[in-house]
Amino acid sequence: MDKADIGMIGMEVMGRSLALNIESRGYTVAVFNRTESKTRNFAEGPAKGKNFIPCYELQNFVKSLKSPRKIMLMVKEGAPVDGFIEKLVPLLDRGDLIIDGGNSFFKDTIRRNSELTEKGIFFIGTGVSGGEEGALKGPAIMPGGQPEAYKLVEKIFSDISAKAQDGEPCVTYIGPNGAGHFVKTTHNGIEYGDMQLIGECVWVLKKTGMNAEEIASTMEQWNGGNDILRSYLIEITADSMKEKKKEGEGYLVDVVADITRMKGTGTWTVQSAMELLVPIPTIAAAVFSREMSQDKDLRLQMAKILKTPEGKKLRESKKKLMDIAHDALYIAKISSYAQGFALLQAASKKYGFDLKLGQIAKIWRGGCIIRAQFLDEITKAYEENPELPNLLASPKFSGFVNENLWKLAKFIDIAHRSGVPVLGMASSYDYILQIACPVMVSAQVAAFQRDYFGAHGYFKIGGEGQPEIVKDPEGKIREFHIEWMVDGRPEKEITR
Ligand code: NBP
Repeated sequence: MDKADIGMIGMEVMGRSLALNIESRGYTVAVFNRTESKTRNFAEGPAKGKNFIPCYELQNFVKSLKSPRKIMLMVKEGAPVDGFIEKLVPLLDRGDLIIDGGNSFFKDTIRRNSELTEKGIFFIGTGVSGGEEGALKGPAIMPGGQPEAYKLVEKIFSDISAKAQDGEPCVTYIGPNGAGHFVKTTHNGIEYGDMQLIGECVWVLKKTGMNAEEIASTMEQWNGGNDILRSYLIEITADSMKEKKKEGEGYLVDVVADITRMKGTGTWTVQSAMELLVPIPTIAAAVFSREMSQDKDLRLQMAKILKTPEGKKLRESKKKLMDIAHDALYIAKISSYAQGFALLQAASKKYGFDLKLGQIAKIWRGGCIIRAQFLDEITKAYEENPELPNLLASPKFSGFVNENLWKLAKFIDIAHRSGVPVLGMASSYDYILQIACPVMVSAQVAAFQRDYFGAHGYFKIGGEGQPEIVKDPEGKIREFHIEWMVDGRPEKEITR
């Protein structure tokens, strides 16, 4: 057999599926896995009779590849990635390319890129989204690395990626070194937010007395036609909620344990946001809610101690509530995406990623877990104004928010009255209130407290109706401090 066009290391669900996808587009793929039996099972199973070169030694695997070699790692992030890179480097030539397609931490990708660049080896860290089915049939791909490295795999990636409704491939060059993995991590953070918001909606609808089937049919309506909520996550929520118990009466979802596990990308998103000083409260609320879900014993214990609202029968009709919930969910989602894109914007500046936000929204339209109608609107918003200070500033979204924000407030009120915690919805709502707030009184108070106990100084605004910060004629912000312990409490201007 001829040499392979690309090599895949990692014969678990993602590596296997991607390898099959690549082969199905007319390429020959060499495959390798640390544990031999997985390669053998693959070779004798789904790969049988197809253009694969199964390899059981790394040296043979490398020798089986066309030059410049392209090797994709689909293994567990962390030490396994470094371990394979270390073993591969002595076997490779300058100009060969290693691609890490796993969910790696972007700072590891930046380090690996720089270490391999010194050795003359190209490195791409790429997000691959869509799970097993996406990997097999067409994922969204978010590659970051040297532009010339991307050229080596551009065609393969374009061929295997999902295609949006307009036929455009869901892949684009994202930026240098860790850009692709940063974008994938943020994608997952946004996904956490979406899932949390949908879950809160289902919970409130359940409080109206709707059963799983009725909620599923509501979600089906929300996923129909040109509905603004139409998305993969709404679709699978509807489909999964209809699933009946395998034994006995009722719906399976009602006996699924209320514990959401996680692998870490949501937490990385929140950690990055902390580091970059970008508030992403909805995504953080989703991570915190997963954490709370995991402490089942504590919740069972505390439920016996604390009295929370019982969840009396709701006053609102089902129809009215469905309308409120629909628009509340859409606004909460806009707010959550505004937070996620603000994080991308800040990371782009800090790490020099030069991210094209509209392009990113575009490649998320297909293949990935957050694929949705709504992403088209985000792309258009950034096409109209690439310098948007925040997604919520786009008239595409601000108009709807201004008209319907009361519905999100109402939804939160209904939820709280009936004892449903809505950390995600409330965070989305408060994010909008905060970002549109010319004077944050809580911040005034805290600034003053800091000056009182720690002489940290404070800035000033013009006064009532003049929320702008006071500056000197050169445009420098003026800073003040009160000598709190001195008679008369004199105010002094601080020069630093
Ligand atoms: P896993 O994340 O479960 O990783 C399994 C692979 O890692 C196997 O090939 C395994 O080899 C290898 N591996 C491990 Br574990 N420890 C190793 C070590 N110390 N040295 C060498 N190899 C080691 O597989 P996956 O679910 O297919 O995911 C692959 C990557 O794609 C991950 O980074 C994941 O986060 C990411 N991802 C997954 C999904 C998904 O839906 N599953 C979606 C998107 C991205 P072995 O067979 O010898 O143990």
